[in-house]
Amino acid sequence: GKSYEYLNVSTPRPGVGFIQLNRPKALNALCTPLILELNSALRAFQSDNAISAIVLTGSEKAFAAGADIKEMKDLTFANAYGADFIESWSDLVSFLKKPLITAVNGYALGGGCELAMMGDILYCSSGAVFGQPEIKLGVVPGAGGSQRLTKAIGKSRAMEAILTGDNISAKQAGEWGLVAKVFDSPQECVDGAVKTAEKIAGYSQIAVKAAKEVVNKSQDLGIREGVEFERRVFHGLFGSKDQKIGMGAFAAKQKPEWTNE
Ligand code: CO8
Repeated sequence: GKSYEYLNVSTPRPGVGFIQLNRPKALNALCTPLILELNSALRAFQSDNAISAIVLTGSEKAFAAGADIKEMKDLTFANAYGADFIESWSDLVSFLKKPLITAVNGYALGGGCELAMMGDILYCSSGAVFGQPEIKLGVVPGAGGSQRLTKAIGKSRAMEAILTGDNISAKQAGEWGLVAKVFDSPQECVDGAVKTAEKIAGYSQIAVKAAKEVVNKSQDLGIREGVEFERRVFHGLFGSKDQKIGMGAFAAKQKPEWTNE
């Protein structure tokens, strides 16, 4: 495949795309070239029919220590606003229809925490450290942190984290539901993420895409509209081959062979 300066990209298991941020000297600080590479790697997996789910991780020391402060420090309002700085970040996930699992070891701070929260499923290991320390730099989260952290752990906890800049431990992240699982070690965390991605890759891509879509709607819609949307998508799946295959296999006590149609 394509080679990147700041990423290691591979396919560790059938159907699983794997991206490791690889800028060790700066603790995976998210400089613009890294974000552009990440965007391009995610797009390549999105358009590859052989890939069903994606894992994004960093190193044992850092998932990512934030946006690149050295790159940002001299930015003016006119530069930032004029070029819509960080807009390319929102493109990172809005086009991604395949599930993204973020596996966090070490620091996930500022933009690193925001990137982790762009994942559909978050995993971490017991040494992981989350936080939105932007207040210490005289700014606020800029890539969705104030919105996603608040939705994930509630207003009071998110306010406390964002106003103090204090870190959130892996233990707290687990108890508060910021992450789905806390693993004992970085290796187990990454292996666990790949295993989950492989399990997802064993299902119909059509059902998987619909499942992600309906769950995500809950973030934007009220309960009544959300439930209605879900029901319409559910109805629509009776037009797929894989619904006939899945339910037919159950009734015949066989293993389904998905067609992704
Ligand atoms: N940007 C640039 N360089 C960084 C960053 C960063 N965010 N984080 C670490 N580095 C660099 C350090 O400068 C250092 O480089 P050098 O060796 O050249 O001095 C190297 O990485 C190693 O770091 P440390 O020596 O500091 O390592 P420690 O183990 O002592 O400390 C910490 C680790 C605690 C993670 C520490 O590095 C730290 O506090 N980093 C900054 C964390 C932070 O404030 N992050 C938030 C950044 S602001 C942000 O993300 C805004 C998001 C807005 C949206 C995105 C816009 C693009």
